[in-house]
Amino acid sequence: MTATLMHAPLTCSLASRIAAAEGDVPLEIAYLNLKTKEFVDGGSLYDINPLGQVSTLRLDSGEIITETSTVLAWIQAQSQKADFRRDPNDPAYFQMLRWIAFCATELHKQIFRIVFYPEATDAVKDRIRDLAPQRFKLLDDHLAGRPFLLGDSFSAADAYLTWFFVLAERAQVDPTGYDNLCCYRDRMLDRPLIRDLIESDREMDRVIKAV
Ligand SMILES: N[C@@H](CCC(=O)N[C@@H](CS)C(=O)NCC(=O)O)C(=O)O
Repeated sequence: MTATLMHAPLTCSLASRIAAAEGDVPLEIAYLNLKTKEFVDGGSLYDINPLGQVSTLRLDSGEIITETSTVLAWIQAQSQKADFRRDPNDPAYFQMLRWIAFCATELHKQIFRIVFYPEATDAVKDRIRDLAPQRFKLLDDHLAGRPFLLGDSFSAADAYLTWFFVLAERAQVDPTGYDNLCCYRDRMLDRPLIRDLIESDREMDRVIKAV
């Protein structure tokens, strides 16, 4: 038995899938339609997470973990890949948590929550998009001379930031001009495991929405 990730294609649970793939952590995937909350194989996400949100993970024990940041931390702790997992006694662990929290609060919730909210006016969405440059500058400065957020190797924090760039174009937030960040984005999106997951999610997204 392996843990099961409740997964809506292309949403933030893709960050969890990316972390699992890069960390070589096996996960069962339960696909769902995020709009209806219905699983492809039947049942409702509401029965597992009353907020009807992903990322939601069910462990072998039956215990449920919600919140993408926590799911990412759990996944990375299961990894046997020494260059992927960061242990709590390593100072890099807290840098990993820092960047995961940054992605969750400053990018995901701060920006995507509004620009993908159908009821938000265009003026409000543009005002929110204006927050992006300051955050991109911070990332761009940090990534100068660093191939990954934590330095030399891919971590769960990179999984979250990479997912942001899967949807950034659709959200009309453009990092052009932040050269370190653009190179980072291109490198991450070109990693074979990540490319395959995005492609498979695009296909699955079409299938689920066509039903
Ligand atoms: N607090 C949750 C929120 C995650 C979240 O916003 N997930 C979105 C998909 S990217 C979602 O499930 N939206 C459906 C909804 O809110 O009804 C977390 O940090 O994981």
